[in-house]
Amino acid sequence: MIDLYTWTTPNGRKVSILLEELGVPFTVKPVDIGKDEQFAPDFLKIAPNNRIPAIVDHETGVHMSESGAIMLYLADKYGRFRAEGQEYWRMVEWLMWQMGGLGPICGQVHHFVKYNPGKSAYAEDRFGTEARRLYRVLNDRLTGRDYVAGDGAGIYTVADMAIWPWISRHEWQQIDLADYPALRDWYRGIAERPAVQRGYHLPHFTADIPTG
Ligand SMILES: N[C@@H](CCC(=O)N[C@@H](CS)C(=O)NCC(=O)O)C(=O)O
Repeated sequence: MIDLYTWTTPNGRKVSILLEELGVPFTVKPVDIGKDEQFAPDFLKIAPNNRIPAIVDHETGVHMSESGAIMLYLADKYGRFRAEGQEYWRMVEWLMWQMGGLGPICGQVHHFVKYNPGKSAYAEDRFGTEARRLYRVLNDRLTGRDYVAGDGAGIYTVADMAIWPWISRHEWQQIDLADYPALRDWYRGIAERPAVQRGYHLPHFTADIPTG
């Protein structure tokens, strides 16, 4: 059994979506970051950076924070939702692109554009422009293929699952998916997956998945 410490955010949803896709038993442990529960001493023992998500795998004794590491751990443990051979590293490349680029930049867009509009025109422009550049890069990657990694049209991997929840916040980022048609097709296709719909609404329902 796996315990998933999470909240209703893109980083949390990456892992709840993957666990739903895997179909393995897991227990959701909500960590309300709006109430500073991420600073609780017991949580800090498994997530020293006081951020969700984190897991405890009772089958192996592994406890882990950092969503990118968790995605790779689970893909390797179950041998699913990962590309093979050279494409394994293409998958890791796009996972790192999300972890080092899309996620942090969109997080700043949420901070300045959604929650603090008007406080810094410079920051809104800088991070908004960079988010649009990243959307363009992703759209280019998805043009002519179905998923970011894998031979041929690609296969659905943890890299897609890591990127998708950030794109699901495109309205917060004031980005219109119509400007990125290949990305929009990819977004909509993944949104239709039942496991994604279940994972998105953990630890609880907030709103319907944006249609894009
Ligand atoms: N690099 C981390 C980032 C995790 C992260 O930023 N989590 C946010 C929610 S999306 C959080 O827990 N924030 C709590 C806080 O800022 O105190 C990961 O990918 O797991």
